[in-house]
Amino acid sequence: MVLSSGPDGFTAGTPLETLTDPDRYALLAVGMNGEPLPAEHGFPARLIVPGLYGYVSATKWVTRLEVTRFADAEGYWTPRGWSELGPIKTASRIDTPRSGANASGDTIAIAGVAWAQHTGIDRVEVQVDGGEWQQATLASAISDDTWVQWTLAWPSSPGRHTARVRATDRSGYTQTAATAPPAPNGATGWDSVEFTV
Ligand SMILES: Nc1nc2c(c(=O)[nH]1)N[C@H]1C(S)=C(S)[C@@H](COP(=O)(O)O)O[C@H]1N2
Ligand SMILES: [Mo]
Repeated sequence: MVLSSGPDGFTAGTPLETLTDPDRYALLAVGMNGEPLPAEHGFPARLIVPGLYGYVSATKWVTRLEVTRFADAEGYWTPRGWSELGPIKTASRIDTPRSGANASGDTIAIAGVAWAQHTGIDRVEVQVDGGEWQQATLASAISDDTWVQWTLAWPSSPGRHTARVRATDRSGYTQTAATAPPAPNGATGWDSVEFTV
């Protein structure tokens, strides 16, 4: 693995084969949106590895890259209760309406983002008030490594409502309803919002 270090004591252990995968485009990034990296995002250089959570890959203000082994070194979060490997889990999120919002209109756009880094999103489904799962419309994603926006035009009715979302990726995997906290290797479960029309 490669142990990358930052000046703040942060380290990340990243599999060497992931960093050298020609199809993966791991980056030592020096810019963002056509500008030098902002300081808070790692100026002058930071790692970006598609498909891996930041805690095992995205070292900012990189000062050192050491080729070693998982048996001989560990990343900052490993002895603090997080898994050694951190592949990103397929995820989706409702951004609008916000939880607790008052929405109005005959049709309400329920919308958000989903991603399955390096696999791609196949479909996103939304369920309102425990009814049928309805397929959302996907925008075109910039790549399989980026968030894809989704939206569902929902014919509204007055009252309180709950909407939830789940994504299926192109490997055929549908997000599990079982909830897990972020530690040790990424949250699971379906995002939901409650709103009033
Ligand atoms: N040097 C350094 N790099 C770091 C961290 C850190 O604490 N120090 N945190 C990591 C974690 S856990 C994440 S999620 C990303 C966040 O990157 P961002 O601030 O550009 O969103 O940085 C990663 N790189
Ligand atoms: Mo993180």
